[in-house]
Amino acid sequence: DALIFLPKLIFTGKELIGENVERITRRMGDLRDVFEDKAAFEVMDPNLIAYHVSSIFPVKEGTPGGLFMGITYLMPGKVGDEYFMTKGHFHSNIDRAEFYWGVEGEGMLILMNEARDVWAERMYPGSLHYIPGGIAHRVANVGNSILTFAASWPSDAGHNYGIIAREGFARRLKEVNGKPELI
Ligand code: S6P
Ligand code: ZN
Repeated sequence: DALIFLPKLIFTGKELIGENVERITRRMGDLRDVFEDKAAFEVMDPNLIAYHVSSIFPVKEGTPGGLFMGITYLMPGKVGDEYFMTKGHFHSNIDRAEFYWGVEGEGMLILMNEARDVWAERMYPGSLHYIPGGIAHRVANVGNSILTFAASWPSDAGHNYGIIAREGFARRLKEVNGKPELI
């Protein structure tokens, strides 16, 4: 827990905490739809923490023109031959873009357009990723240590988890001979 930094928001000169800053935790039990190997999933502790997200909301969700920022801490691990990863989503306002940037650890940013073409970008400390509108995004931790990355997205983007929960990504990132490969 000491590793998890909860940012403070400096908002036009005032420091705001509380309702403007939120930390959510996703446990294995919340990621039932994510992994392919159901047998490997069932023997895992549903309370095991997969990731935390500390987010900052300077304006109300849905406000046009504002920005949000969040830091994700994704634990290392695998379910079968798939790495621990985030749920992944399109934005509800599907044309809204987002920046991701790598802070510590090694990851892969997995991207999919509406035609279901899938590709991936390597994340590492200092890597910067522009995710255009219309692109679903999910991150896998492919290293042996915590993967920390930051994100900034428009305050009227919203999150659509439903499509990915139902249909997944068209390709899966698996460990093959010790290396990540999209299959
Ligand atoms: C929000 C942004 C990130 C994710 C976070 C967890 O637009 O993309 O802050 O929320 O990385 O991923 P997910 O898919 O579970 O929300
Ligand atoms: Zn997003």
